[in-house]
Amino acid sequence: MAEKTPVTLLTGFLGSGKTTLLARLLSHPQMGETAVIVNELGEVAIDHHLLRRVDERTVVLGNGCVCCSLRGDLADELRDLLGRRDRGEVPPFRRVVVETTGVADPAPIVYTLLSEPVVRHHFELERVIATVDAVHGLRAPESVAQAAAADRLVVTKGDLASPGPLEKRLSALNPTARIVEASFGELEPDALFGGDRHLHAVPPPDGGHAEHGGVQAHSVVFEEQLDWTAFGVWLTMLLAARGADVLRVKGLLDVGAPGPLLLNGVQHVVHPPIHLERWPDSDHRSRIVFIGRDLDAGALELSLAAFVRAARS
Ligand SMILES: Nc1nc2c(ncn2[C@@H]2O[C@H](COP(=O)(O)OP(=O)(O)O)[C@@H](O)[C@H]2O)c(=O)[nH]1
Ligand SMILES: [Mg+2]
Ligand SMILES: [Zn+2]
Repeated sequence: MAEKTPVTLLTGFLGSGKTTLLARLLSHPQMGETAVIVNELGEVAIDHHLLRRVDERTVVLGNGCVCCSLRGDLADELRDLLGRRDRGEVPPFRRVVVETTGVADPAPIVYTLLSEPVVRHHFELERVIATVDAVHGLRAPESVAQAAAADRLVVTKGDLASPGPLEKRLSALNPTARIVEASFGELEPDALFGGDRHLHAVPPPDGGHAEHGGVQAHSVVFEEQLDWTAFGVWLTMLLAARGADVLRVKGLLDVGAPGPLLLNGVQHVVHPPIHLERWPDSDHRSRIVFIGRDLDAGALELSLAAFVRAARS
């Protein structure tokens, strides 16, 4: 039988730096032959555009979460990638990395990989990597579950907060995982993929959970150009009022430049927006994804639309 293809799960709480790390990793020559499956909660997917490598080996699993509603879809995608590789329809790959949603519990995903017969026959679980950011740490219960299931822990955003106290907590929580630090994903792939394989025993899922404590994603798409200043004021107001419930904001904004402005907010922290040189595809409309608890999508949309209109007049 042909060798099994290793699968690595990349997990970590909303905004902790999974996509940033993955994009950097993929830029290393030794990581070239990697297929990627990106899972996002929202129906509008953004992350895969940021990997700066759009080819047939990059698969988006949108509008749901692989740890609960999309577990079967993950198995389907893996089987499909395999078939397409055999038929020469995708560039060769020697590893698959799955970026989970920020609220995913890795245990049921690992269980799927180990229990689905076709998947188990062709793939093997290589690693569970969890990113934890030094600013928010293990505050969310989801990030505790993720860190506890990981073989490698990547402490991100050490440039913003001291990673020391967090690393202490991490090694108490998960003494066998290797802890590495990375700012903006700056890391040698060997730090994550080299060395012994160590995997935690994973209990079977307890029937699954359809929702993650009411965490949902809402996408807003705008036809008209946005004024960044007005948008910034609106977002500041929203986060001031609802900061604790808005876990994550990300978007590609049409502000009239040749490329979009990439917006990234993690709870009350809005990272400085980045101008992308060009749009990732032919859709040049602004799209913003809000991930949070008990958010009223309609009200969000109306309030933003009203604000943008007022700013224009
Ligand atoms: N200051 C700082 N920001 C980071 C670091 N890593 C990621 N970020 C930023 O955090 C935000 C969320 O990162 P992202 O990779 O999209 O997180 P994900 O939701 O886990 O995929 C983005 O604005 C990143 O630029 C880091 O090490 N330092
Ligand atoms: Mg991401
Ligand atoms: Zn889930």
